[in-house]
Amino acid sequence: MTEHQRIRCWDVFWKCVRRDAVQMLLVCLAGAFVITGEAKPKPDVLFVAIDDMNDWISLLDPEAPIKTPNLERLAGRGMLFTRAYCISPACNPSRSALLTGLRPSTSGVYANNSDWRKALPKRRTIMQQFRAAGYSVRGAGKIFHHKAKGFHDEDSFDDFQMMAPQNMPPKKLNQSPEYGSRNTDWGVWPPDEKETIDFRTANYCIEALRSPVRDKPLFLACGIFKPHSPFFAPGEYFRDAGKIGLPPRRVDDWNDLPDGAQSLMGRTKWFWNGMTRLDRRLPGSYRDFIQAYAACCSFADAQLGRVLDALDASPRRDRTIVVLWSDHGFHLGEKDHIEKFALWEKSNHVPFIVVAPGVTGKGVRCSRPVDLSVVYPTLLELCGLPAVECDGVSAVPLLRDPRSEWKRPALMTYGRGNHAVRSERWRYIRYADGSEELYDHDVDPHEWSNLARRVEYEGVKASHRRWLPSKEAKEVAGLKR
Ligand SMILES: [Ca+2]
Ligand SMILES: [Ca+2]
Repeated sequence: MTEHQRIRCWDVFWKCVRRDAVQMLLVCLAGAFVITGEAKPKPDVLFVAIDDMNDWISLLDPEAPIKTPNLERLAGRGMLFTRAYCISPACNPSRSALLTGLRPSTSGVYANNSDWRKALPKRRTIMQQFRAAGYSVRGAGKIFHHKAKGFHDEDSFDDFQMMAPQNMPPKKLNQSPEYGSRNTDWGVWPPDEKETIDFRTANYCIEALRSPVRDKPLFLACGIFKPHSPFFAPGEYFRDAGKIGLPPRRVDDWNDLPDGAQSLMGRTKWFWNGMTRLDRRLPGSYRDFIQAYAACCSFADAQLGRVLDALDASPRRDRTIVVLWSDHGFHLGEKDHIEKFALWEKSNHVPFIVVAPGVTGKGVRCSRPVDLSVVYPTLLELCGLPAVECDGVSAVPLLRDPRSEWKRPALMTYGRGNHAVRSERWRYIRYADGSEELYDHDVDPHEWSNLARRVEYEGVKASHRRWLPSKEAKEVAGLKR
């Protein structure tokens, strides 16, 4: 063997060694990936949306008259956010913003009839992210705003049970044919809870939780429709109704409201004005209405309880992340207002619970102000899905430690140019005409004294004003009915 042949021989030998080493390394890495993947399967997700449930519930205040034992049962397993707020106090802008991760001021989806899919044709919803990540995504009830059929997003689900039409009584129950519509009626209905939309939605979810655990992880969306109007609940949910009092009000409360509030809130004043006229003629109507709303909350809570029972009986129990939220709150006459559609606390403060096994402790409360724009990025992070640019940020640091630093206040938008900013202490509201409200929740939890015109609060207002959106997307067209 010549010197040249010897050198070549060594050359070939080392090349082989390097190639084998590289191959070996790749095999090891792939093996580690497979092992890691097998060792840590994706968690299942139970995603519960409640419609129009406000904060007058025992989940948020043990003294509150509306008892919600199943919401409390769920909160006992994870984290309750005690200062959680919707993104917008109306069904469609709230839900479409939460489900797409983009606020109304980014998307232009401000109203209940705004065509959110037309505004965001390519944006993936939370459910589409989970489908793309290999999840089986199923759901039932009210997830997207249901009013117009076009709002449901078929691409978001592998399987979905649409809401059946509301089962209506043969005639109006509130004895006032001229007051409101049948959609704002209240009373005991139907006789059997099996005839309700939410019983059927819960049934679908119970069956889904009973389905065998297969290769694909499950994302299950459960959209509970009550306490949304009409305020009907079966008789058994009125058991404690007699104990419900009337919410606190102050008769001169509107005197210090600015023009922006007077004009925006004037649009929905009929509900309250009509109620007070009705109550003069039919004493007790207002009280009956409150009792019906409370019964609807108890009914919604009971349906949640049925779904939680199914989860507990399932092998999925300890590997399921549960996220529960209400799309906004509801006034029951506080500030002379019945309805949502306001930037005040009652329309925006919502129940929000996250149970994340291995991340959240049990029965933990977090008092940092958050709005529901955290839901999209939080769910992606909890389940190890790739991060996506969103208007909100992930709340996982708070889930790990509820006292983590959190500089952001909650931001709410109702109609173009109208916003509220909620910090731990203050609620600042600015309307499209530039007029303002400011409430100090340390001393004024009912928001009776508007401090916005007082010069000593300029600094407080400025520190909240800087969180208002810097852009205000043009309002998208409404969906044709
Ligand atoms: Ca709603
Ligand atoms: Ca006032």
